[in-house]
Amino acid sequence: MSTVLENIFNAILDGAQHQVTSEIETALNAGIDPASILNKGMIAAMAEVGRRFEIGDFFVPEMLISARAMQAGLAVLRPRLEQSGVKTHGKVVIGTVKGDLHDIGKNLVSMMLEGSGYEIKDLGTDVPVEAFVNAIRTEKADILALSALLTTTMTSMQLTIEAVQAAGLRNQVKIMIGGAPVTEDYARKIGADGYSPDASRAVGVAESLLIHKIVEKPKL
Ligand code: B1M
Repeated sequence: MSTVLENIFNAILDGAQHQVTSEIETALNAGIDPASILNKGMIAAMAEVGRRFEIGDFFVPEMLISARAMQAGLAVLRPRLEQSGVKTHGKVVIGTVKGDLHDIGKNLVSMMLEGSGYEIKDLGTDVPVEAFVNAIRTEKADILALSALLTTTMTSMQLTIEAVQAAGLRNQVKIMIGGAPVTEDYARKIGADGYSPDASRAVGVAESLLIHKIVEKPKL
């Protein structure tokens, strides 16, 4: 890893927001690809935060300050990731499901989709099922994207899909899910249309879902 990426990695671990943003500026000015900054510096640091939490080296406060430093860095990086974007491919309503406050992964998925030309309506975290259902209607969403980071909140994904079905909207929207505890099998089990293990592959999943949506559309 180059020194500047190491500095970003370490600054996120230290929760040093200002250092994170200034090192990202330095990396961008040095011509380092924004995707490398994201993957090798920032996402790698959050994985290390998780590892330290698991072995008891980090506790919730340390996790939180690292997460804030990550968010500050994402704010700087976002415009550069989005610059690669083309015109909108479709509209995505995205959110972290009810009971779950984790939003870093969801924000990355959102940024990757936006950077790839999708229009995004981000409902935030701890989103009630009714808010997802209403947003599908009002935003005329092509895709509903659900994120969950806790094994205890994965069930909110199923409840959301059931609510979309009950509202008579299931045929109008493709549903994709993701998040650390989520698997392809789980996606299939709860009736989601797609699953992605990470933010970059979420773009390909969205594309394939929309191709299916167009193919399935009844001819007038
Ligand atoms: Co929490 N937390 N946390 N946490 N936290 C985890 C998830 C945990 C695994 C840590 C651990 O024990 N090792 C654990 C969950 C255990 C479990 O359920 N099995 C956990 C816990 C227990 C908790 C609390 C209960 C702790 C407590 O209070 N005792 C609490 C719950 C609060 C709540 O939500 N109700 C809690 C709180 C927090 C903080 C607030 C301190 C903070 C979140 C801050 C924020 O998000 N703004 C936090 C953090 C930072 C973490 C870890 C360390 C990092 C999460 C993260 O941001 N990762 C995490 C440990 C870990 O993941 N190793 C942990 C980086 C991010 C880029 O990855 O979010 O996985 P991720 O997203 C990836 C993919 O999953 C995927 O793409 C992303 C990018 O590639 N993806 C999708 C995500 N959504 C997708 C949607 C898609 C497609 C792909 O399509 C729609």
